[in-house]
Formats: sequence, C-alpha cells, structure tokens
Amino acid sequence: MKPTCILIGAPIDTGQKREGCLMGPAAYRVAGLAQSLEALGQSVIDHGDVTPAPLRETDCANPAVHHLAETVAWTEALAEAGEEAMAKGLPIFMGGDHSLSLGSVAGVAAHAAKVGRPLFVLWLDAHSDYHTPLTTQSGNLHGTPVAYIAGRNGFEAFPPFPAPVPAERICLYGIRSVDSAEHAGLLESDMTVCDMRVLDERGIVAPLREFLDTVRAQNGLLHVSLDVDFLDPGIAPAVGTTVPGGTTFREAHLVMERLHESGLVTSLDLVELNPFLDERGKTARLMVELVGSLMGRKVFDRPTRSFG
Ligand code: EXY
Ligand code: MN
Ligand code: MN
Ligand code: MN
Repeated sequence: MKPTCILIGAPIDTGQKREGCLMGPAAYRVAGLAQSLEALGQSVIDHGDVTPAPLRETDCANPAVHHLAETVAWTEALAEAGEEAMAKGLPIFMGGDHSLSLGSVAGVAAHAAKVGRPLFVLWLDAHSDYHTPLTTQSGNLHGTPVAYIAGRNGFEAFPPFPAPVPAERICLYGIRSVDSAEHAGLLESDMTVCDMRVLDERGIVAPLREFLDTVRAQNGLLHVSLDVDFLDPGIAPAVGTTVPGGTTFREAHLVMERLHESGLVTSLDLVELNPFLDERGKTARLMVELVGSLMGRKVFDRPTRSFG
C-alpha cells in the first residue's frame, strides 16, 4: 500500500540573508502539490505550517553566524514534527531554506534509530552544505545541514543529532560549488561525492543506481533533500544561490523517475524555493512536477519496462 504523503510547511528564512523562502510552503500549495499527488492516487494530509519552538539563549564563537537562536528553534520543532510524521507516512517538508534539513533529518534519524533501520541521505544540491557553524564564512546556516547530519563538531548550540548518519550513507549529487573548508572536511570523510564532473562523465543514472543498490542491500530508509539549485538556473530561477551548470529538465525528471522505481524513498525535503524570485510560478510548478515524477507519474507506462 502507498504511504500517506504528509505535507509539512516550514516557512524558514533564517538560514540565509535574502528574504523570501518563507513564502515557499504557500507557493507549493498554490502550485497544487497536494492535488497533483492526489491525482496520482496518493492520499495526502497537509499538516499545515510548523511553529518554531520557543527561543532560547544560544551562542557561537563565530561572529558571522546569524539567526542562530531562530534556526535552533526551527530545528527543534521540525525534528519533533518529522519524527511524528515518519510514524504515519511519508513526510514532505516544504521549505523554507535548507536550514530546514537540520530539523527534518534529525526527526527522520530519530525514527530510523527507533525502528532499527539504517538511514541513508541523498543530497540533490549545487552545494555540499558541509560547513559547521565554526567554519562558515557567510554565517548562513543553510550551508551546514550535511555536517550536522554527519555528526561533525561545532553544533553545540543545537540539540545533539540523534544517531548521526555515517558518511558512507550520505551521497551528495550534482554539486558544483564547494568552499575550501568544506572541501577539506569532505576529503577526510567517506562521503559519496557525485559532483557535476562525475555526472558529466558517467551520466545522471549510473552513480544514482549504485547508491540506491546500497540502500536496498541494507534495507535502509532513504531521505531525499532536493534543493532548487540542484536544477539549472535557466529552468529554476527562483533561488537565491544559483550556480550555472545544473541539472536539466530531463535529467532531474530521470532522477525522480529512478527514485520512484526504486521504491526506497521514505521522506523528502523541498528547499530553497524563493517565490519572490520566480517567473510567474515557473520554478514552483517545476518542483511540483518533479515531486509528481518521484511519486510515480509516467508519460507512458509499459508493464515490463527495463532499462538495465
Ligand atoms: N557555501 C556557501 C556558504 O556557506 O555560504 C553557499 C551555501 C549555499 C547553501 C545552499 C543551500 O544550498
Ligand atoms: Mn533575515
Ligand atoms: Mn542546499
Ligand atoms: Mn544549494
């Protein structure tokens, strides 16, 4: 039976400095995310928007870091909402900037630990998001969730990450912008880094298939974190951190179609959509279409299809 999709709005804007991501959940609703899932035979519950936890005092040795207390408050609330939603269905976190994933993946990881299954994370992004609050130069916490998830030091202001995800269970896909501190950290880790060069050389499917085979072999849960800037800015302009050379319309759909066929995805983030930067809803609509492909929309369905 198909799991119920649980839409969780996370209007977070505190992980970076350009305002507008807080309109993301509303844009997904206006673009018809729930209706498009229902049209695919999916049952959908819209949980509404999460309210951040009360602010507490926080401090950080890096003076560049901004909105720390607010981001911690979102992390706490989303971790709780995420863990609850995992027990009921397939959560789809509608962001909000990518600091959302500090909380969403914490909730998912707590659930995975409870049910005793390994958690895998597929990070579809232009960026590696592997800074810690101590290494970031921009001070933008949306550039840090992968480090938190992997259990790096420097997140003392945040709740301890429940069951950090071993680096070899995290796959960065499509990256093409990595700061030097992130690069140094990644070289010391066993993370699977499929940067754009790898995808140009090997194609968009082969490295994904390898990662999915590993998830399947270990009976893992799979969290997918989809940053709008994974896509080429020409097709997805509504993001504050555009990087040229992103995935094309067809490549992105193919990734989603492969993910659907794998049957492995158990939770999803949609992050970094800034509707204020969009062109007549183009990016929001594309993201909704991509979720459709991830949840099984096909142009033409052959019962015995095999592509090897
Ligand atoms: N590495 C840069 C920084 O830390 O400021 C850019 C991070 C962008 C993060 C976006 C969400 O993927
Ligand atoms: Mn702000
Ligand atoms: Mn990101
Ligand atoms: Mn990004």
